[in-house]
Amino acid sequence: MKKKLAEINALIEKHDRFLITSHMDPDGDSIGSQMALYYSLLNRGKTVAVVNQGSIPAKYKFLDPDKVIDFSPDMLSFSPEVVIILECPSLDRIGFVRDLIPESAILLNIDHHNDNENYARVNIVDKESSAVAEILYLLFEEGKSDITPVIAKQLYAAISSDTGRFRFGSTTSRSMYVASRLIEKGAGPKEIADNLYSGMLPGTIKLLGRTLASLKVELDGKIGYFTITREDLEKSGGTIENSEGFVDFILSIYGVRMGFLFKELSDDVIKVSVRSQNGYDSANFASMFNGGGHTNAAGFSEKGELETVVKDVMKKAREYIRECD
Ligand SMILES: [Mn+2]
Repeated sequence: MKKKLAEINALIEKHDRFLITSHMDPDGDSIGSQMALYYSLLNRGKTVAVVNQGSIPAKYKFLDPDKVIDFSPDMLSFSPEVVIILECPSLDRIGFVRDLIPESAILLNIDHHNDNENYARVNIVDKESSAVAEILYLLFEEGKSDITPVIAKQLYAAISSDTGRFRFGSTTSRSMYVASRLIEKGAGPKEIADNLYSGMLPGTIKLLGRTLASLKVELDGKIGYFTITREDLEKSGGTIENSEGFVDFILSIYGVRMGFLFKELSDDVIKVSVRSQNGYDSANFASMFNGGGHTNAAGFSEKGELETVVKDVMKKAREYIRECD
């Protein structure tokens, strides 16, 4: 990886105009990583834009107080020489941003997803990294570029969010080492945790209540799932964007090894988040429905009514668990 980090730093050195992007509906790692890279490139005197499809969940808004991330598909004010794609396993998943990439642009891909398609000129896909932010820390260190307190905050928040507060299996001694270095460089764990985990809106808490109350367990308690219907959204006043992290409660239930959250996006589109532990592979399971992700956290979308999708996925989940046992 060291050689590739140096290659990316050399390409950054050589060029002036950069576009940074990530997967649609960016999460904490996407947002923190993009913002950290944005400030780092800006400090190196580059022209930089960050464009994403989707929106920023409320709890991550503190990471972009100046509203740097552009969510509109309007043309860029400059033609990027280099496009850096963070946290995104395939080019399809950047959405409309794909149309903003000129033919001549050099693509760089920095990710930690199992199923990354290595679609760029330089691909750093490090599954051992707990977050893309962890790779960016190594990139900045290799390039001896300054990690300012603002950049440290972005990277720390991204790692905290992608490791579920430093407790997922992806948390390694290196994640902790990087986090510790980031605190030395000015990241404030309390300020960041308050923003990430204590700024919930009343509607979000009410939606969480309804989500938890929807719990169903199957197969002797080995599988659990939650649902969020459009009625839940209406009655709670919460939003789908602010339901990130709800699914993680599923693995706190005694005996549950694989869990799901079904979100009714519309009458016939259901978004499914998958979580697993103890040897069950979420990404592998999600790939049966054309989705993907990580070993313990993945997702996919299905067309159909909520009830039908739940039924189909549960059938496959029971088969999958029986096969693995
Ligand atoms: Mn990530």
